[in-house]
Amino acid sequence: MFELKLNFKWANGGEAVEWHQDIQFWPHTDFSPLTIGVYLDDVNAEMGPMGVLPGSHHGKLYNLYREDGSWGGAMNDSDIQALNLDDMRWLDGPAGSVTVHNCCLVHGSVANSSLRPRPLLLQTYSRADSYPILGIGANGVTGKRSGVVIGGTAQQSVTVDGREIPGAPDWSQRGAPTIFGSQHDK
Ligand SMILES: O=C(O)CCC(=O)C(=O)O
Repeated sequence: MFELKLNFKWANGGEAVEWHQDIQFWPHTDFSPLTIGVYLDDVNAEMGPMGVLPGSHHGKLYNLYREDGSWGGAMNDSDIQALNLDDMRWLDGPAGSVTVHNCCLVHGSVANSSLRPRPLLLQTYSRADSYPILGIGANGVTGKRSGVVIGGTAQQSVTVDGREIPGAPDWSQRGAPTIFGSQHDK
């Protein structure tokens, strides 16, 4: 598991989430991360359900910086104009409905114009051998549970540029041994 968050859109104008892809926020060593959303209440079209653009996860990865170079976290207008927004699917549904989107899928949602809040619980998972790239975006701040392997143990192996690296154990909790310690301590 990588990330867990609750997106609550308040009634009467709870904010839109502008069109974006997730992978730019927390780049990984592959494109396997996907986010599972669960609506904790009934969500209809007025409540700003998630909108997804089918197939867009196979396409371009957009620059989410503003023109002035600051981080905006949203696609810019010219990129949005090039999309066919008529193809957007709005994922409304009764409480308990589940949404799943890949980290490269273009998605977002409009404001909540209804009288009821819209609670969406989001959890992100990746392959066990997909690793967040530290030093970029949210990867350093997603918390202790981030990277915990669900239902197994980490293999410490990662494939980069087509080459598999059988990595060392994770020493983040107990400190790294020296190379002499590793090689002579049997
Ligand atoms: O809350 C939503 O409607 C979309 C959430 C989302 O895309 C995100 O948090 O990355």
